[in-house]
Amino acid sequence: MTLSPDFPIKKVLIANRGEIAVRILRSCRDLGIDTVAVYSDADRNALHVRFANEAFPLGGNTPAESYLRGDAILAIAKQCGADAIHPGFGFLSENGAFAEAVEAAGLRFIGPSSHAMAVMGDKLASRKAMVAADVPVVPGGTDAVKDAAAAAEAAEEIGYPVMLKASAGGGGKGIRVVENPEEIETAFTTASGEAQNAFGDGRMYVEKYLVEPRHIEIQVLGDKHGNVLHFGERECSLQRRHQKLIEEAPSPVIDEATRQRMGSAAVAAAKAVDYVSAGTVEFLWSKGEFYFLEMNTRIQVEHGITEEVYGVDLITQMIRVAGDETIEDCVGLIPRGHAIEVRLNAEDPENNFLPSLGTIRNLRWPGGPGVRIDSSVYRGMDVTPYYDSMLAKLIAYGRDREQARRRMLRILQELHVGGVKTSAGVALQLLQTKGFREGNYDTGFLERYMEDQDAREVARDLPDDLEEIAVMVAAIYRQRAGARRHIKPTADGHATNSWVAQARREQHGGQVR
Ligand code: MV4
Repeated sequence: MTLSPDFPIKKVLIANRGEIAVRILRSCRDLGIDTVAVYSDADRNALHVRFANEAFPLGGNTPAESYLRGDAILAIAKQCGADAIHPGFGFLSENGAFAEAVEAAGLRFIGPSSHAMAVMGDKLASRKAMVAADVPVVPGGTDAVKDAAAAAEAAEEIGYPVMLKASAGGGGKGIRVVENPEEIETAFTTASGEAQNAFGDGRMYVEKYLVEPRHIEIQVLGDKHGNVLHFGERECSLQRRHQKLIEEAPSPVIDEATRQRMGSAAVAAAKAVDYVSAGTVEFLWSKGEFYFLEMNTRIQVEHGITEEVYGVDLITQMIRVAGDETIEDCVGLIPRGHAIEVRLNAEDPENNFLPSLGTIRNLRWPGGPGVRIDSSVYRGMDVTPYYDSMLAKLIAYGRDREQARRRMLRILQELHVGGVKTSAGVALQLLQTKGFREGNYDTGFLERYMEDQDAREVARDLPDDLEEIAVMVAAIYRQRAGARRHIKPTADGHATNSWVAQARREQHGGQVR
């Protein structure tokens, strides 16, 4: 892929950090485009700073003090003569006001229009647009319910269980499952209040709750000439508390006919908002039917598995589209093989997946056939609390799903990260479960698996006398009731995540027996 000499974008400022900033840098470098990095104090030695042609400090550490400062970022872009800004994902990537300010300043925003962001960021507006475009939506309303009584009326019409959702929500925020009429009033009042506090918009709507659906998304790409293409699906059901851990392309349950139907629906969804650039249309899939859930108006973390299967560079396509080129060279790409992604997070699975902070003391990356590592970590790097916990994306590509799975097992066994705990162990276990091996899992699979693990661990430690068993049951009950306590090391320094030992400690005054 080479750009014509008169391509209008010669220098890109990357308004992001971590692995996505390095990912964008790499495509720019391959295109011969100069790069500008911006960085917080904590990121002053970061890889994206080292790789960029130019780098400018934003000061501060938290996102609000650094990567969310649109004015400062735009001022740097103008000062260094950047022609365009790529926002990556998160931070300012779905901030319509920032996109408009970039364009008003005479630069190009490498992403969709603020109109597309606005419609798709409002779940009720997006549902209305989808109904108008004949895109199947989850059964339910397209208007806000004004109070609990209206919510109850809507729920009666739809049929329980229902899901209450905040129109300004997304990604798991502002949603409530309601099983029966007795619960709806309290659920509405609390959920609407939370939405008002979190988003400044308490509008709620009601839809049918699909029990343990699969979460399947379609990658789309549009250009400024009205062309929109799709690049198949990604299966994203393996999530914990709405945090994806393992994704794969294609989905093990989608046949070619369904792929084309979902792809056409995703293209129609994108065309309904004149979508330009890369985006993702999320669906819920249940019993062979699919329903529009929401559209993400940005490049996503998991875009790499689509790149591996379709042989496309989506970041390059975003840049070409921002430079007014068409996407005709992507027409007719045939997917081949299978790709699996594991998000390597600095979290402690034995401590409720809480962030694991520290310095990366040792690092051994896997390699060999079918291995792609998208990361920005390096030996000596400090893992700080300021940003999300993702260290890397491990991607395995294979001729078929089983080869991709086995390669991911090899990747996880070759990998070594010293200094912080990671999610690698849980992923390694999950990939070897019967459910995963058979492609038979849904959005509840990972949480059920983790609960089984906890229960199995408790069972392993269970004592034999009844009085102690009563204590253990009480501990499990408290844990299930959400009082998941931080595990503190005992006086002898022995930290354990066993609820049995924790309960014993409480029973015997702090000393493990
Ligand atoms: C749903 C649903 C089932 N039925 N809506 C989760 C976050 C946001 N993307 C919307 N989500 C869901 N909406 C209806 N009508 C299931 C999900 C869902 C999910 C829900 C709970 C726990 C994990 C989940 C993972 C993906 C999707």
